[in-house]
Amino acid sequence: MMKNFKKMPGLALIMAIAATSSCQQTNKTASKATADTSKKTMYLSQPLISEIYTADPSAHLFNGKIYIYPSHDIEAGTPENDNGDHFDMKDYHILSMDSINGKVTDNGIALSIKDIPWAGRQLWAPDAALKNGTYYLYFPVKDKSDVFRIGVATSKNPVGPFKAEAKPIEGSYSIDPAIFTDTDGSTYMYFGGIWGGQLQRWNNGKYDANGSKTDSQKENEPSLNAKIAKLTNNMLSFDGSPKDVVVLDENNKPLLTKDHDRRFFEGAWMHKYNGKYYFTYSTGDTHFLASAIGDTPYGPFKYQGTFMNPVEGWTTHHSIIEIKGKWYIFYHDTQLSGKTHLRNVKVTELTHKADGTIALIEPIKK
Ligand code: FUB
Repeated sequence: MMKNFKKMPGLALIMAIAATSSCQQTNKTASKATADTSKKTMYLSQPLISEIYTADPSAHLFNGKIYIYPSHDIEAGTPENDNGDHFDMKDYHILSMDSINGKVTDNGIALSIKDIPWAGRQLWAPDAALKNGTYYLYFPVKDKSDVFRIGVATSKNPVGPFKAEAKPIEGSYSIDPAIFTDTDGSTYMYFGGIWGGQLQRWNNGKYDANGSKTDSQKENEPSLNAKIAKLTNNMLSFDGSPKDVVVLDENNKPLLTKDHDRRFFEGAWMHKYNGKYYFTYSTGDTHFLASAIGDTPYGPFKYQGTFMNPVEGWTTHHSIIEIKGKWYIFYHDTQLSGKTHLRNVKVTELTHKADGTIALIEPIKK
């Protein structure tokens, strides 16, 4: 864990030595965020909203308006532990904006855990899609057996209220659904997260409740991969079994588990730029946002590098969209609370360089 902290922004004032989610911590005794009030952090951007805590922002432009589908962080009083139980969210609020610098509206409760028939606990990072006038909200939540599954809910309104389907998406598991619609109209879900996200407990479509809490027992093997599944035309099911999203190193070999600075951890996103597919994700315990480029939605993807250095807080989760010819990244940190599980969403511009790679973003000014 100490290794990771060396990589935190030099003077990040609030050292979230905490754990999270995928939200797991490796050092229980160091789980309290501590504020160093002697120095002032220079944040690249400011929270979009401060009335509620929000995280994991999945942004979309629907009919010319910006909608952000975030997690709604709360102080649930659930004790912190290695599984990220303290990320005990119970509903979703959708944010909307007419323009990047415009007013941000919190549109109230869009979906509550009590209205999801199969849900147990912990509504984590959602995403959304629009097809033929219907809005689809995709969400991970633990079922009544405490296994993360991914559900879908529908609405005629981008901000809900949404009505959940009676069961999770068949064949779905783990966390962090990210929906990508390609230029040919095909829609895909990227998903998965290790550690608290449970991906390491899945083997050949089966869940091992006694499986490892981390991926650390396989350090010299290829790392666990995010998954991709094409969605059926009605957007409610997987069109076939999920496939691995493989990220290759400079020698065209899959990244290894021990490569914590580069391997996939959680928080997948896909965007298309100049005909190439950009798979971006969080490296989790090393707190980077990484990018990898491929020629198809399925990859394989060649690792390109870090494009965002660690934010304040433990988790790192983002989305990338184009608005009026400019590209933006929506992300979160813990500026408002100094607590790992009470986060706030932000936005800043993102640049693709002439060689196609993404320019490095420093979320805290040096
Ligand atoms: O918000 C809960 C979890 O924290 C998300 O699912 C992860 O991506 C991390 O941000």
